[in-house]
Parts: sequence; structure tokens; C-alpha cells
Amino acid sequence: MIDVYYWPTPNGHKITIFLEEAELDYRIKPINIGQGDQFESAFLAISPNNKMPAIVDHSPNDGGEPISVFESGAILEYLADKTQRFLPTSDVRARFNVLQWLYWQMGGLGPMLGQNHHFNRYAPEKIPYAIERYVKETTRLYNVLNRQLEDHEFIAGDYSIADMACYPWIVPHEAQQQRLEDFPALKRWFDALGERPAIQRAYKHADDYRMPQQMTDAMRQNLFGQTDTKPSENPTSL
Ligand SMILES: N[C@@H](CCC(=O)N[C@@H](CS)C(=O)NCC(=O)O)C(=O)O
Repeated sequence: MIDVYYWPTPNGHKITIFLEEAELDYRIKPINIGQGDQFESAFLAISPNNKMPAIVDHSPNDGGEPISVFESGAILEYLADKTQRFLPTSDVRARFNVLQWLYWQMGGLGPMLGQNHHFNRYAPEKIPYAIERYVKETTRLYNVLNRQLEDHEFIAGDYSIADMACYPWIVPHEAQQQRLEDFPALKRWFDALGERPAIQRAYKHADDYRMPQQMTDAMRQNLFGQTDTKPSENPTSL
């Protein structure tokens, strides 16, 4: 059994996608990041960076004590190693082809699109320079992915953890001010992945854990207070 510390964000969806694709037994431990659950000490013991997702695998392959992993890229790699699926094991070229795209997602696509979301949707003031910077960077990254997908069915060889890592970040393309029609190969890949039953099952979890549409001040403080303690309970720390 695997416990998944989860909230329905792009990084959270990556993990439920893998677990559904591999049909592993798992249970969701919701971490309501608007409410500040990420600052609870029991969660910090698993995920010291106070961010979800994280997992605890209660039956690791070595038969030993439970293993906990934080950082979505590391979790995907762990699960791929555990199941020997969605990441080549012995072919070094194929393995690192997947890993280079996984780390491209972790170091580029995710953080940059996260800033796009922040300045477009959440920032209390609209800062044109910041919005333009991250929308343009999003477009550049979409073009990188589009070019890769022009002559590849999936991002890196067979369907892999690289696809699982990138897909959830393309789902909110409209909010990121992107038109998928401008990226035909990316659109073809995106539509094909959206048909996968495992991805559809993974996204169903989101229905159970919706954030309210309107962000309250306390939610804002918990999400963007930039402290490592629960800021909504200590507003003077802001
Ligand atoms: N690099 C991390 C990023 C995780 C991340 O940014 N999680 C966000 C939600 S998508 C979070 O937990 N935010 C809560 C906070 O910053 O307090 C990963 O890929 O796991």
C-alpha cells in the first residue's frame, strides 16, 4: 500500500496518473495547501520542503521499513523503479532520454508555468512585466515540446514518466494564455493522453478535493506567505 500526500494540482496529478497507470494500491492523504496542511509537523517529517506531493510506500521492494519520498520527479522515478515500468531499466540511452525530459519538466516547464499561474491568476496586483515574461516563456517551452512531438509519438520513446510529468502542466493551457491550435503536435499528444482511462481516473480524484474558486486571505497567506511555518496562524510573520 502506498500513501499519497495529495492535492489536485499539476504536481499532484502526476503521481495519481502513475499509480493509476500501474494499477498500484494506494490511498490518498489529502494535504489541503490552502488550509496550511503542508506546515503540519507530521507532513514535514515526510516532506521537509512543505510542499505536496509526497508518498510513503509501506511495502518497498527491499522488504524493509516504509520508504518516504518527496519531490514529484523523484516519486515518479521511485515508482518506475519499483514497478520496472514507464522508465527503461537496462538501455542507458533510452533511460536517460526519459530522464532528461523528466528533469526538463522539473527544472523548466513546472517552475516557469507555476510563475505564469501566479502572476496571471493569483497575484493581488497585475504586473504586466511579470505576466509577459512568464507567458512568453510558457510559449517558448510549448514550442520546445511541440518540436519534440513533431516526430515522436510520446516525449521520450515509449509512453513514460516524462509524459506523465508534462501532461498536467498542459491541462491549464487556457489560463496560461496559450492556444493549443498553435502547437499541432503538442495538441495531438495532449488529446491522445486525455483519452487514456488511467489519466481520466486520476483526474477524477480532483472532484473530491476542490479548492474554493475565491481565494481567501488565509489561503493566500498559506500558499504565498513564503515562510516555513503556517503563516495564516501567524500573520505578523508576513
Ligand atoms: N518541485 C516540487 C514542487 C511541489 C509544489 O510546488 N507543490 C505545491 C503545489 S503544486 C505546494 O505544495 N505548495 C504549497 C506551498 O508552497 O506552501 C515537486 O515537483 O514536487
